[in-house]
Amino acid sequence: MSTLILHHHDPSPFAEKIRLVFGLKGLDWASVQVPMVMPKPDLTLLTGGYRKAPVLQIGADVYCDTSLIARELEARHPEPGLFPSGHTGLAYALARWSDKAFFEPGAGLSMGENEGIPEEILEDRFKFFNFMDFGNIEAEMPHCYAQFQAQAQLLEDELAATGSDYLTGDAPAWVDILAYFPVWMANTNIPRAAELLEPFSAIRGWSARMEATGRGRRRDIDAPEAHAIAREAEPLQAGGVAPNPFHEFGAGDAVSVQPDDYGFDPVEGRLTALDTRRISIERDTPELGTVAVHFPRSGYRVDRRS
Ligand SMILES: N[C@@H](CCC(=O)N[C@@H](CS)C(=O)NCC(=O)O)C(=O)O
Repeated sequence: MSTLILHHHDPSPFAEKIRLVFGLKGLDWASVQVPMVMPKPDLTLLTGGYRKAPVLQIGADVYCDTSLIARELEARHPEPGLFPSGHTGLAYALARWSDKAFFEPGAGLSMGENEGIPEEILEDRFKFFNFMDFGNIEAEMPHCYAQFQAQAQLLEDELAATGSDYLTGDAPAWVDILAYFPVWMANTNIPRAAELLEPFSAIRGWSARMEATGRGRRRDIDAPEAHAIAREAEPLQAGGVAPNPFHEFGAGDAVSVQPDDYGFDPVEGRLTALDTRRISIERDTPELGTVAVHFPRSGYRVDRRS
């Protein structure tokens, strides 16, 4: 079976989502640490420019963004499932809430209140994120506290209403991971996390259960080892371009792909798959041979290269 290689950094809350998927599914995985700020030459050699954490590599296939990584892990390792109650559409849709409404005030508090974050990381993130006025970060803190607690209240109400151990029943699911990663970020990064979460007793009990999910079995490897695995592999057969009256793309078109929210680093390549779930391109590199890079369709734009 192909090695699952996660390119990430340990403090990354988005990477924590995928480490929890490894725990939920009891998977073996290899960890490659990437720098927290640019440049990240070992990562962008694989991705073609995408810089965010995490990225999952399996052979010569590189999966960007946690929602696509979850989808790929679910397809390759279906048991135990990420969607025990069904409702996969609702579960994927929830990422827009947790990645934005819940994560952003938590990230603001991490940057504004945690004096331990090195200056170079703050400088990088102030340019990278675009969701608040970083020039006036102190003044933003009360609003961040309020917004974080407003989202925590939604989670608290939902946990109390279900009366189950997890959001959709007796087993942890992708929705739990989506809702938990901002709480994990708060506990890891926000100095006043205990006070912030104090009113939410259901969240505290559920957080302890989420921690017990574990993070799978990890071994550390370095970037050259991951590159050698890519070099020796061929990308999987891509799914092709689904006909659609709203675009004129065809397989083999030269395109660039980039996120539509922040971190707008374009990745150029040959289109090999496009449908309403996924975008795939292939890139030929002198160092690694042909590498396929995959993105979710939701939240990513494809442009024809001129
Ligand atoms: N939509 C992306 C967002 C990923 C993201 O923003 N990750 C943060 C780390 S938690 C990041 O890349 N920060 C900049 C960096 O690490 O260089 C996903 O779901 O994977």
